[in-house]
Amino acid sequence: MPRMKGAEVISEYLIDSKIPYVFGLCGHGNVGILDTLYQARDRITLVSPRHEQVAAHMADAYFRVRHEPVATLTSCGPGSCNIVMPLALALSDSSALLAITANVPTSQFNRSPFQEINKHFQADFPNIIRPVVKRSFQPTRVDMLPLALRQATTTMLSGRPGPVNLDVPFNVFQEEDDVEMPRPAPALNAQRSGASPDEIAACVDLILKAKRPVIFVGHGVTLSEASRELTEFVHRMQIPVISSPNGMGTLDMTDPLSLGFIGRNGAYPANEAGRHADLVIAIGARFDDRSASSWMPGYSWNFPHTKLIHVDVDPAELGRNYPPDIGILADARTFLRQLLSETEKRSPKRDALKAWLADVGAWQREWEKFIKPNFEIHASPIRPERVVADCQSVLPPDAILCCDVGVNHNWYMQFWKARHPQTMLNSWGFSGMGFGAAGALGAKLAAPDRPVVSITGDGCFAMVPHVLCTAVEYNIPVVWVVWNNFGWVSIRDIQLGMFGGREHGTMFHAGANKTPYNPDFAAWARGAGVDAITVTKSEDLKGALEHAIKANKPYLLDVHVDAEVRPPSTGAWQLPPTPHKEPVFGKRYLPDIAPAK
Ligand SMILES: Cc1ncc(C[n+]2csc(CCOP(=O)(O)OP(=O)(O)O)c2C)c(N)n1
Ligand SMILES: [Mg+2]
Repeated sequence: MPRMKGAEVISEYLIDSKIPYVFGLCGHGNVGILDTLYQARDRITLVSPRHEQVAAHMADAYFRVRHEPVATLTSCGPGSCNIVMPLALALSDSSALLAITANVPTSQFNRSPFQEINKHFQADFPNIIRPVVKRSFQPTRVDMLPLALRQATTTMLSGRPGPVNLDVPFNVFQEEDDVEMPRPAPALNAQRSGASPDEIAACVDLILKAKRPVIFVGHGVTLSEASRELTEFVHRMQIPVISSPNGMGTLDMTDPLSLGFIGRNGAYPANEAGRHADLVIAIGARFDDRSASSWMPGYSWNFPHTKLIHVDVDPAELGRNYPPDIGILADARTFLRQLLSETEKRSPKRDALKAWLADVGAWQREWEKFIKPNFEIHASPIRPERVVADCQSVLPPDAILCCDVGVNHNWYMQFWKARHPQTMLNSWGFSGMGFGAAGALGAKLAAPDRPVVSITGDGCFAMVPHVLCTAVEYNIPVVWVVWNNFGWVSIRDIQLGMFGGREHGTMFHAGANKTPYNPDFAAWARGAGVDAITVTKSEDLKGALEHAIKANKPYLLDVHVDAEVRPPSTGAWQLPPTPHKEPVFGKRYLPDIAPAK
């Protein structure tokens, strides 16, 4: 057994586990392991952004692109407190990262040394972080590290992936012991669960009986890398597919059977299909409020009138919002493979769905006719649809979009057509601002040969503008498209819609007469050493984006977008007790008969 410092045990374990990066920020608490990472710098790379939030968003996005985790490193106290929000984001979007946090020396526990949190318990950072990680481990001796490391990484990657915390007191980095290095954790998807033969037979019975089936795919399909199986099943069975944001691209969204996202900011054909379906097969999707029109019947779904097959690796998701007719605890790819072999045996005739597919086709054409003209309008400031359309026409199918939060994201959810899985990264469940601008750096490190474009609002970008410095320091050529509408417009729109049109604290103004204000984002970027262009006319956007991507260096486009054009709602969203609005396009449908037998 070699004698090693605790910090060496950790860094050697990361290297053995093929973790190529630590995204970390220094503090007195973690200098011990920084020194070890210096010794190992040929085998593991430290990237040090200017804010811990950025480090964790980068790790989250890195995982989403490659399905391989990296680690973050933060110091004790405030530095580690800065990763709470991005960890919550990663947890709610099922993204794995190993968050190594430092703590005070064990010999000083409970004496209130510099940066200890100890009001209720010694070195109590695990209690701060507890709700936002799958588990927190706090090894207090070097000989506890091997087990903690193996358990932490296994927990992070098994079942539904998510962030895990390893909280390490200062002395544990420094002290030595004789240790046996633990075995690296199994990779994501090394273990897969499946349905029982009876469950599969029951599912296929329901599927073959259905006259109006739809599949609803979520992040679980992306995470289990089931795109090929999904596509084969969908083509064989001719069942249309609705996607949650993080499931997008598991079926090429230019496929005629792809209906897009559902809910208020979804596409009309998806909501029409969802509310008229007689069977929904939900795979790795969780019916959150935004993809279920806040669970109000008739806008997106009509359970229990509609039958539900719900498949997930996480038992907490099965039946959380809608009790399934068949609930299956299984990995998405395994389940789809099982469906493929069962349907192959039964050789179904698919003209049974002719009438349903004709309805779906009619909804798609209606929607297309409604939206198309706006995609072609040239204007200044630029119409939102135009920004989406120009990105779509400039970017190659394997380009990666790292999206931030806000009305800009609503437009992308409604209209972006992801061609491949893991190409549209969304800050979805927790919707923390800054993920798009910061995550893009991690996404680019994960896919250095593909264009990575951050779609970020002016509000989001201004939360993490120091990403510019990191891109320059490490030469990470991402392109930021700053969707500049001079305000926190998604929230402004709630005020306009629900609070008598009174804007307060949601637009960016300067001075007594409220002149619209924002920094000159392009100048800001140039000040940091990043090339930049301000785009105010739609005619200039395509060329600017092409140029930025070709430049193959960090680039920022400050794109002035019309704040007064709103995405057309096709479902609903409710914040009780305020009343919701009816869809702008399409309408609620409530079947007037008893639940289907
Ligand atoms: C960290 C964080 N703070 C606040 C919010 C609430 N919030 C959601 S969207 C939004 C405004 C986003 O503004 P911007 O980036 O300019 O996007 P826009 O809606 O204008 O397109 C805010 C404040 C949040 N989701 N995350
Ligand atoms: Mg804005």
